[in-house]
Amino acid sequence: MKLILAIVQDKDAGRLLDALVEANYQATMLASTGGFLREGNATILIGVEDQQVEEVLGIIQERCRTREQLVSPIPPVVEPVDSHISYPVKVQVGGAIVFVLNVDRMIRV
Ligand code: 2BA
Repeated sequence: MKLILAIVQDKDAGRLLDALVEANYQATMLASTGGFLREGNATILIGVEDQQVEEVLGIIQERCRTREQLVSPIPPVVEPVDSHISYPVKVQVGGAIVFVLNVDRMIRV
C-alpha cells in the first residue's frame, strides 16, 4: 500500500477532490502553507493500493495547473532600505508536488 501526499494550489484543491471522489478514492485535505511564498496551499493525503498509484497521479496531473506568480523580495536587514531596489520576481508554482510513501499497515479501529 502507498500514501500519496500531494501539495497543490488552493485553486486546484476542490477540483482535485471532486475528481478523486468521483473515481472512488478516499482523500483527506489539510490546509498548509508554502515555506517560500508563505501562502495557503492544500496538502491532500490519499491511501491507495500499489497498482492504483499511476491512475491517481494521472488525476492529479489533469486537475492541477502550473501558474506564474509575482513575488516581491523582502529588503535585506543589513542594508539601508532606500538603497535596495526590489523588483517583483516571477516564480512558477505547481501543478503539484507529489510524494509517494510506502505504508506498512493501514488500520481502521
Ligand atoms: P512554496 O514553498 O511557497 O513555493 C512556491 C514556489 O516558489 C515553488 O513552486 C517554486 O517554484 C518557488 N520556490 C520555492 N522555493 C524557492 C527558492 N528558494 N528560490 C526560488 N523559488 C523558489 P513549487 O515547486 O511548485 O512548490 C509548491 C509548494 O509545494 C511549495 O510552496 C511548498 O509548499 C511545497 N513544496 C515544494 N517542494 C517541496 C519539498 N521538497 N518538500 C516539501 N514541500 C515542498
